[in-house]
Amino acid sequence: CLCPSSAGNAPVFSAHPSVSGCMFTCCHGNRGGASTPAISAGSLESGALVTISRVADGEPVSVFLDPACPDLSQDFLRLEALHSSLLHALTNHNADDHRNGGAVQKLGDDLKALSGHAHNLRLAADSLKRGQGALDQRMDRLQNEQSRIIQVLSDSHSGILKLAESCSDSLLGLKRETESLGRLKSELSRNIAQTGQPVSAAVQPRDCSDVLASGVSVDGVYSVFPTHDPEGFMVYCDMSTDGGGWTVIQRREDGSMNFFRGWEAYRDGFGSTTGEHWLGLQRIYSLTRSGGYELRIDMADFDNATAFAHYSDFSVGRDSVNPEEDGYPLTVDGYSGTAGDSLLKHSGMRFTTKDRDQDQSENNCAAYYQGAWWYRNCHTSNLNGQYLRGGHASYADGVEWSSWTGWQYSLRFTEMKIRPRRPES
Ligand SMILES: [Ca+2]
Repeated sequence: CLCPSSAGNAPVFSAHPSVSGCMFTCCHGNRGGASTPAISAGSLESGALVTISRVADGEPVSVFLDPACPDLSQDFLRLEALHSSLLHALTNHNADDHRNGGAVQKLGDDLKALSGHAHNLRLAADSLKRGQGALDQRMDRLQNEQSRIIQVLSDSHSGILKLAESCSDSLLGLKRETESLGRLKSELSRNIAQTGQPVSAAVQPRDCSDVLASGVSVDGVYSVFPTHDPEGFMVYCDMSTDGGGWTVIQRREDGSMNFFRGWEAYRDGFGSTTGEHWLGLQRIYSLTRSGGYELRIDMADFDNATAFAHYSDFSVGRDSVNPEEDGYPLTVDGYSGTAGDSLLKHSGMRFTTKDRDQDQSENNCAAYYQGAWWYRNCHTSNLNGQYLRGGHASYADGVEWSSWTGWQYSLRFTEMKIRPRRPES
């Protein structure tokens, strides 16, 4: 038996001729490995009957069986040893399998434990789900309750707002009433101071100043009930000029109304209170016979210039027992204004119309100057004259206010208005 030569790279195994009868060669002493040996019939060249090759490292191990050698005891011993070694290896291998089996068993146990745990978790999840359902129901109930409370609060809030609004309106109304009562009180005080007797102004307005005192401050037509004409009549109230409260007694503005009229027309009045008109001597008397009235005359020409004349005292028939029979004499005093005075010379004169001559002229001034007025020996003013529209060639027969525009200019607009004299006047 020869071991591979250490000198050559390619090991050589061969039969040893000197060993006859039995030969078994192994040369794998220091070559480890446990790969499965391959057994084959020996080749003719090697002379071996059986060759066992280990192919793990490509180096065959050859076993030679000499058929002429019957004594194989040593060889069997070695084979048994080899067999034992193989068994031992197999045992170790089975032991590994056993250990693996134990691990699988342990994994199975763990899996069971995990399944149980998952079951418990599922039960817990179901319980939680049921709990959540109950919580959802309670949340719904709470939300419904909250909505109801919000609605109640909203209703209460709007109710309180309405109540506050109503209170505010009531307070405003009371304030207006208080102001109106204050004005009426001061008016009554003024009347008492002026006339020495209380007047029931709060019930029915005597004139436009009472209408104004009652809280109405819009220009327009109102009913008035003078103390001496309790049945009353309609007048136009100027609530704008110089504090308002003026009762209009004459207006010229467009020539639409014929002013060249007789006594009865001037006694009773004519025209429309909203347009050109004469209130009437009897009504002017009713308003002013108690005295204490002031007169204002507003004027305008055809160039849009304006002027006014104010008299702090004005009345008609003040001292007359029978004013018509007395001719509605004029009392006027206390001029101020921008138009100049053209009326004071007429104070004390009776009223003359074309059909009732009560002037101091040998003629009828009304007929002569185409108007109706408190003529003396005729006039310095002729506000009821013809509507001649500005400058005219004829003399003093238009709507004249001589101190402002002379005797040959007929005014575009005139408005005579009266009101009770105020304490400071
Ligand atoms: Ca005369």
